[in-house]
Amino acid sequence: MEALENIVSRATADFSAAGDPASLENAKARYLGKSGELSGFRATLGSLSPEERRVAGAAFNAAKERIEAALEARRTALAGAKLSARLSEEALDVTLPGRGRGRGGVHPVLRTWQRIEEIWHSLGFEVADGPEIETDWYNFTALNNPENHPARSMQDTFYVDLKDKDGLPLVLRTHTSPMQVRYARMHKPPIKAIAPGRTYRVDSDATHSPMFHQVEGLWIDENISFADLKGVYTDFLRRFFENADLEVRFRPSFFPFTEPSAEIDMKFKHRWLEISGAGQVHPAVVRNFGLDPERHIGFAFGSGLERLTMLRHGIDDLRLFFDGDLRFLEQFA
Ligand code: 2NM
Repeated sequence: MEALENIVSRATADFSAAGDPASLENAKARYLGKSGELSGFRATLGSLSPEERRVAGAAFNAAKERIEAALEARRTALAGAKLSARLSEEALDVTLPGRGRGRGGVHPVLRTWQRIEEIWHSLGFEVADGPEIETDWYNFTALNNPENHPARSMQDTFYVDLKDKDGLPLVLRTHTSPMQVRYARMHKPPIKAIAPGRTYRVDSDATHSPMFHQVEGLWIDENISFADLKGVYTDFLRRFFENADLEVRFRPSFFPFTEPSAEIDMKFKHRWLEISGAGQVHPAVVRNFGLDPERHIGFAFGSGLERLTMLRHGIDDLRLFFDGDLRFLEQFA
């Protein structure tokens, strides 16, 4: 019995010392296995008298049960330790805020585009939209650009490798004015329309991009004057810049498609800044609209959307609009 007691206490100690399931199962084999210590003890029972064997057999069963209980307890303890190790290793804080999805936003130049459409719409102007690839006639000739005007040169204009019905190469429109010509030829006066959109010129530096946006407006009626143009344009600028006291002035200038022509300046931090161009549509252009310049008078204006956006937000480098850097763009989302 002394020997059995010894086996039980060594088995219990070995099981406790086993740090993982594999060493525990090895220890089990040493005590409960076919050639383990308990089997060795049982082999000695055969040489005992029946009475002695009954007593020793009962002691053997009790010892075996204690060893099995110790084994089971250790198995449970190891499994529990493994589970808690995994739980703390894979711990998840379900109270953290979710990562969410990037929501995207409207580009600042397109926000300007939308605001401009809203303001002019409220002043009774329709929005006209048309092709970015134009014929020579709509982009230049109809707008009174002389045949040899430098704007028509390859240095200033992107030409497309396709020809129109006059055999002239198509161009990427250099302004949105051709859309005004299309609109005026399709509608009867009174006409009030703006044409916002992409335009293209061979030019690229800190203040010029080969693709940029313009908005031009056209107002044709029988009895309107420069005062009407000044009124609506001043109203537009004051609303766009959210400054009811914004000072605006018109300064004489030249464009081939208007006569007289003016630059429009606004007061910004005590200085006059050029913001748009405008004028009375040239009689030759009014004729190209299909109208009689003796009867119909037209006023037109134009401005760059990038420039309007830069002034509104105090942005100092045009290239920021085209880099696609979210650190810049997200400020306007
Ligand atoms: C400007 C400045 C002055 C303009 C002229 C026309 C049209 F088609 F009626 F002749 N559309 N836009 C115009 C006039 C544009 O942009 C600086």
